[in-house]
Amino acid sequence: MILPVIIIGGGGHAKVLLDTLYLNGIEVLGIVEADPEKRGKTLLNTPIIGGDDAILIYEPGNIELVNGIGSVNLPSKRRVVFDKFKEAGFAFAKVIHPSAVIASDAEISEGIQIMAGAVIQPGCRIGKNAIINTKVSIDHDCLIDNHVHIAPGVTVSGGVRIGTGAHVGAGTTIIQGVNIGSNCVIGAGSLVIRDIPDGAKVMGVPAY
Ligand code: JB2
Repeated sequence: MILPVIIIGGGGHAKVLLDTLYLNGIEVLGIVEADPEKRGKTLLNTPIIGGDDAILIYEPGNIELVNGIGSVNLPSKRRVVFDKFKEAGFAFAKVIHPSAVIASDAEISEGIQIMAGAVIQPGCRIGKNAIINTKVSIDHDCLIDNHVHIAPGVTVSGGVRIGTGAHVGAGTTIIQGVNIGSNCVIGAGSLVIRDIPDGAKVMGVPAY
């Protein structure tokens, strides 16, 4: 059974998710927003129904949540929201654009968001609450950990590992076999040709 969803956050990322949810015929009950100014308004004709508390009037088994908070300006907030509502017993829907190409053996986890035109090749495993954004290409046997955001247009070659919470900026290319550590930030347009340690912020061609 496909459950109706509520989206957390009503900004740019939520807008892209909404379009995909409607393309997939999913019922969206509404959006919850931290910003009181946005409440009572709509986003893509979808009502902003209140703050996070508005979720708690539903039984966890009757709805699924969609994490509408992206991870450029609020890197840890997306994760905090995911963990908070998991602890409260709620499940997060997978949101997958119909134009995405996903290998039959690829493993994708709870709350994953795979945007328009993305490609995920065989042998890949992608963790919880990850964003595989518009037109990202992930080649064979990559391991992408929980809470990673791969921004639009990134090319990830085969056998790459990306650690928990890392952010890979738009248009970056990562060559085969590289390990990118947890909570790294790779600046937009970079070329990654060597391993990047946990927590590092790198950018450039090649990135350092
Ligand atoms: O705890 C929260 C919370 N924290 C922030 N609960 C709820 N319900 N909402 C929260 N928000 C809301 O998320 C903010 O008030 C804001 O309206 C929204 C975030 O919107 P914004 O447009 O600032 O960012 P975004 O996360 O939707 O999009 C960013 O990340 C995407 C991946 C942008 O950088 C996009 O360009 C990018 N594509």
